[in-house]
Amino acid sequence: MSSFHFTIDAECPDSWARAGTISTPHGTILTPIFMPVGTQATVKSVSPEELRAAGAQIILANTYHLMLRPGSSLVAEFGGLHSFMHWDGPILTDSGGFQVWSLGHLRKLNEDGVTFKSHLDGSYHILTPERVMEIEAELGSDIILPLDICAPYPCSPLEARKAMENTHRWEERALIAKERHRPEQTLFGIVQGAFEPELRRESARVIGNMPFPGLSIGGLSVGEPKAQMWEMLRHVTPELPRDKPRHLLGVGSPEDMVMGVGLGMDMFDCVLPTRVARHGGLFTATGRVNIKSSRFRTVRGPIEEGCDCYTCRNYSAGYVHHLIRAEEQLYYRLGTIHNVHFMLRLAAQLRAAIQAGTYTQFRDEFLARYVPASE
Ligand code: PRF
Ligand code: ZN
Repeated sequence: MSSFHFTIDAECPDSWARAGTISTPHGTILTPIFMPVGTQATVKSVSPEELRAAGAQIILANTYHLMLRPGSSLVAEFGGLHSFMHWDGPILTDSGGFQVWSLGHLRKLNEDGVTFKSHLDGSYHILTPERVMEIEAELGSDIILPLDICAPYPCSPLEARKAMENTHRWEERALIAKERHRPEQTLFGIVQGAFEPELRRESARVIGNMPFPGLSIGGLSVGEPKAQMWEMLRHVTPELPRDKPRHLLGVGSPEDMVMGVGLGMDMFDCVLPTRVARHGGLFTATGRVNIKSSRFRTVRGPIEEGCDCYTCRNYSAGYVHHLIRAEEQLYYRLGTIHNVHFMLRLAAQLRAAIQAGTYTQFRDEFLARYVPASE
C-alpha cells in the first residue's frame, strides 16, 4: 500500500495559497516546498548531509540522465536511488519527457512513444509511457512522473492540442502500466496545454479527474514572458482538485516561488538556484548579487546579514569572494549551500505567512524589496 497522503494545514483567505503536509515512504514534506535538483543522483557539489542541514526535505532526480548513465537496472542493483546516493529523504523523479526535447538529438515522436539519440554517446533509445514506469520503478523514487510532451514556445494552437491530447493518452497508459510495479510509489499527473487558455483548462480538468494523487504543471517557463506563465496558472488552478498537491515543474527563482504560491502551487523545482550559485550569483533579501564583484573583496560580514546557513555562519563574503576568484573547489559548495538554504528558508517563511493569514502582505513586501536578476 502507498503511504502517500496530503493534508491542507492552512489556506490563505486572499489568494489560492495553501500550507500542507505530504507524507511519503521516506518522510514528510511541509509545503510550500522547494526541491533542489539532483539531475545525476547528486545535487552538484553538496553532500546529502549538507543538503539536509540546508533544510532540504525532498530532492528531484532525472530519469533521462540516469537511464543513460549509469542505467536504471544498475541503480536497482544498488538497492535504488536512495541507497545508491545516500539520501534517505523523499525523491521525485521527472519522466524524461522534457529532457528528451531539450537534450536528446534526432527525436522521433509517434503514438507509441519517442525515439531519441543520447546526448552522451549517440546511442538510440526508446521511451514509452510503459518503459518510463519500469525505469522509475527501478530507480525506486517516492514520487514518479509519466512521459509527457512539453510543446515548444511559441507553437500553433493545433500543435498545442496535438501535444496535449497525446500526453493525456500517454498518462492513461502510464496509470495502467504503473499497476504492474511498486505500490509504494506515487504517480503524479502532468497538466499541459501550452499557452492556450482553453487547452490549459481542459488539461487541468481531464488530468485532475484521473486517479493521480498529485499533479505537476508542465509546459511553462519555456521562454515565454513571465506574465504569460502566471496567466496560464490563473486558468489552471481553479480547475484542479483542492485536495491534491500541485507541483510547478521547472520553476523557479525566489520571486517565481513567491508568486507561484499565491496561484495555488505547493511544490517547486529548478536548477536555477544551484546553477547560478556556481557562477557567483547568490541570493539576498534585496536580489541576486554576484560574489565575484570586487565590492565584496573587503566585506568582513556574511553574504547576507541574518542568514543562518553554514556558509554565512562561518565565512565572510570577502573569503567567499576570494574562493571564487581563485577558482577554488570549496566555493561551489559554499555558494550552493547558501542558495539552497535561501530557497528553503523562503519556502518556510511562505508557509508561516500562510498559517498566520499574512501571505499577500509577505508577497507584496518581498516583491517590493527583491530586485529580480535580468536574465
Ligand atoms: N514536463 C516534464 N518535466 C519538465 C517540464 C515539463 O513540461 C518542464 C517545463 N517547465 C520542466 N521540467 N516532464
Ligand atoms: Zn547564507
